[in-house]
Amino acid sequence: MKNIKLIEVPSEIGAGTRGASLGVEAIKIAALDFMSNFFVHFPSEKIQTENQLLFEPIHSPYAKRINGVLTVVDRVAKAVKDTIKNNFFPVVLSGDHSTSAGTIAGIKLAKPQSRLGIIWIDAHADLHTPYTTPSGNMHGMPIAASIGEDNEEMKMHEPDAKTMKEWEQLKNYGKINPKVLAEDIVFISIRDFEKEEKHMIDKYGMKVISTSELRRKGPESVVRSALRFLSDCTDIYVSFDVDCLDSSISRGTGTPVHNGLREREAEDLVSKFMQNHKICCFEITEVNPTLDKENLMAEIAFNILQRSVNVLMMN
Ligand SMILES: [Mn+2]
Repeated sequence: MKNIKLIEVPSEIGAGTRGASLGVEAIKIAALDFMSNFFVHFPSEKIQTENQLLFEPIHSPYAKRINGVLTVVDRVAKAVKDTIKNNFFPVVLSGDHSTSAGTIAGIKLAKPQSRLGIIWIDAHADLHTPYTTPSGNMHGMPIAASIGEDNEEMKMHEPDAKTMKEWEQLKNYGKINPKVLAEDIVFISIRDFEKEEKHMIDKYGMKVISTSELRRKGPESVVRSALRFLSDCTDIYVSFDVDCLDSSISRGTGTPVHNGLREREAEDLVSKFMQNHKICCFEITEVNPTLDKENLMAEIAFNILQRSVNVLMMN
């Protein structure tokens, strides 16, 4: 039986669309509408944000607000580290995906000897770097930062010296680089990525499981093959970006993409992963209620959250 602790990160400075900082509150509203006591049942910690930077000019176009992302990553990493050290299982609810670099750092700081694998359920690969990014948005970069990659071979831009220095700080955060080996990454449902990201996927042989493969084989088989792929890892982090869901139901996220998962598929998939004893942290991210209708995205996220936590508590 695991002790769950919720870590709330209402940060949105890594996203390109405004509103994801309200995602965590929207999930709480969904819980209230479902008459659930979920949010009074578990201890919870709210991380201070740097969202005031949204009102200031951008100094680093190829890594927007990277100074703020570094600050929030530091806070998230410390909270995740302490949570694990105190024998709690961290369930992170974040605004945008950029701060997951801090989640990953926190796991590694708590378990420096671990070989950490990642299961990234997302429409995007989040493998960009300041050298390749088409948007400059940091929520497209957390995996590259965690595997310590610049993707030099596919370089498109020449970031300024300060940006490059801050990117180095992000990769080296906690004096552990890489935090995850590039070959220890499994992507599920990614379907909107650039050639620069594809280059890294191919170079390192990262595992990619498409929506159609999941639908054909079923969640049980997909979970088994993902865990088999990560069999040399001692610990596994599951990161769930709600844009993995099909755009027909994921209007309430910054970058919806068609050909995604159905609600039931996502729920079955995530809760099956939670049965595995190597899973050490779970994150849900990118709910943006300002883009939604009737809080649907947050309700789906809450259903997935609740079922996953139920499974965690039984194991
Ligand atoms: Mn993402």
